[in-house]
Amino acid sequence: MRERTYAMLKPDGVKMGLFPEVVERFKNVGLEITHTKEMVLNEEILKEHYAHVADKPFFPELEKYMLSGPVIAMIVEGEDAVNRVRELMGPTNCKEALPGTIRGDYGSKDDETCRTYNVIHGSDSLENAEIEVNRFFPELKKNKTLKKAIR
Ligand code: IDP
Ligand code: MG
Repeated sequence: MRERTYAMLKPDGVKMGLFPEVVERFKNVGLEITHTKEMVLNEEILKEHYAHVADKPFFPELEKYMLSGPVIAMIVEGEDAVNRVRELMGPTNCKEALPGTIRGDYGSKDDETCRTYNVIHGSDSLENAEIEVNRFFPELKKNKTLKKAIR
């Protein structure tokens, strides 16, 4: 099924200049990045986006990491996009991520930080993809409403 998902190059990935590499990897498996923007997150959007881990002991470290520089937000479209992006990323812990995956190739291999500094985010389900696209690209939703109103 053709889907759209949300992906985000995290601050370490942006600093490493990985955006062109990610675009290439997505393109190679038939995925298209339809929207992209660089943005600086704040605590409010982070608490929402990472609500499922907000009560974990590592959350302050995650917050510090995600606020350490700009991220690049992306909407990615294509066949089976949600799973395909997750496959290209590899698992959360970069030490468990195989070479050839983005996290395996570029994420931290340090015992202390390999679970946090993992370069890239991708939505984990179609339902969350829609929520995250709307969270990080709210302007698109407004445009849709506006277009309808004009018509
Ligand atoms: P995911 O990004 O692979 O979907 P989630 O479980 O949704 O993983 O966790 C969100 C983010 O929180 C991870 O990408 C990672 O940056 C951070 N994180 C997850 N688990 C840990 C942990 O055990 N220690 C430190 N940071 C973690
Ligand atoms: Mg997740």
